[in-house]
Amino acid sequence: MQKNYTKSISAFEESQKYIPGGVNSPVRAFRTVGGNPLFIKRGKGSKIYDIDDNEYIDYVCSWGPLILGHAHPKVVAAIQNAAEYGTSYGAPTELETELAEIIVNAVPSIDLVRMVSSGTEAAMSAIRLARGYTQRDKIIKVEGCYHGHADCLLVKAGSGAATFGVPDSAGVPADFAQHTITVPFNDAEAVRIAIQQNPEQVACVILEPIAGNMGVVPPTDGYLAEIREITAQKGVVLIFDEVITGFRVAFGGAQELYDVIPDMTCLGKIIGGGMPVGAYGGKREIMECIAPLGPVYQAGTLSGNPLAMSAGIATLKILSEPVVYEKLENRSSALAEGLLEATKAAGVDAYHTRVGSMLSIFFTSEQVVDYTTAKTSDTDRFAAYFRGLLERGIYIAPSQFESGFVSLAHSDDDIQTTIRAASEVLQSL
Ligand code: KE4
Repeated sequence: MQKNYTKSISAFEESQKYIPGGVNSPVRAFRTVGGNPLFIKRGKGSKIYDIDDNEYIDYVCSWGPLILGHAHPKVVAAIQNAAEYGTSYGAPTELETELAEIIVNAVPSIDLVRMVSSGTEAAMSAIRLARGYTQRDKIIKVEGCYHGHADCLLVKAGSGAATFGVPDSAGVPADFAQHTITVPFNDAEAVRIAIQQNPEQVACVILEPIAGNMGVVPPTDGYLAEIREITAQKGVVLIFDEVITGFRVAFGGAQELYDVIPDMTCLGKIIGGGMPVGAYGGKREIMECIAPLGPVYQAGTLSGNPLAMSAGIATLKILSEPVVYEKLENRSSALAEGLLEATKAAGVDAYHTRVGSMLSIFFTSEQVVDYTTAKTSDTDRFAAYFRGLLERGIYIAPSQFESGFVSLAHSDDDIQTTIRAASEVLQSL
């Protein structure tokens, strides 16, 4: 059973000579699950292959972008074709208009959309725009939601729930954090109180409508609608960070699924088809405040570059075909049901969550509704579960507080193989 990881081990030693921690994003270092990160050689469909030629069924899917699976022929061809004309011009192309039109027609809150190169840029820019539009400084974020690494977002709750934040990372000055108020997920009253305690000072509320960065935590009934009502009453811009959920849980994202329309939306991941893309969009009167139309500045050398646009267009065209989300739903519910049965049969305390093709298992007997309850999960048990699955050729996110993703490339056979492997591992825990 023991897999050979020789080449990944030496590759990790080599990469650490030149790259901090040997990785270009911290979660890839396997710190919370132990063991040596796998160095990947290639991916195809639902599978990835490491440099020791081990094969895995992949449920990370590059943290969400690869809803079609790895190296989809139409996406690869789109990138190759675009590259033959050139990789970037720093000038407008019709490809940007084509992707923007698809997004505007798909996402209910978006009248105008600006392309950037990451989800971080999308969230950072949307917040600056909300501040410029409202001429207010404070922002409200949800504990456990992640919107990239802009300074004002690396903040945790201060002493009192509705008081100002304190930095959640070195290098973030205290006075950058003081304008950020943190509230618990699934608690609309906390948002109401925070706004009341800071009258006419809150520019925006930003949240993931379905949390994906504390593990998957769905919104409780009425939560999103209540936040929509509270923010509308007080002239506070409501920003849905749909970097994960956009085009994932429905073609129009979580705002279509729950029929709650924010003022602005952040997108990323899927709209780039695996290439670096982020985007932010929203109501015309807000978006018209961004340069060059208005006083709020934002820019980017590679924003809307033709390769990323081509990959995104190819991806969204396939997602716009009929029964795509029905297929994703069927595969994902089969997996979720199998995993639920497996934890029950193994007598393992677990709380299962899923919305569409994003899902999680928390090793806790509690109901997970926010970050506090998510953190009751036994992360040592999760690490053992992760390693047991890896040994059996199943690659899930190397952290309890991430989402698993099913793609259109995951076959029924992949799902059954995964359930069998999970059953074995859970029995051994
Ligand atoms: P990027 O800057 O990583 O493209 O996007 C930031 C971001 C914004 N909003 C949401 C809801 C996100 O989930 C993310 C990034 N997600 C993480 C993991 N869930 C990316 C993985 C990583 O950091 O390496």
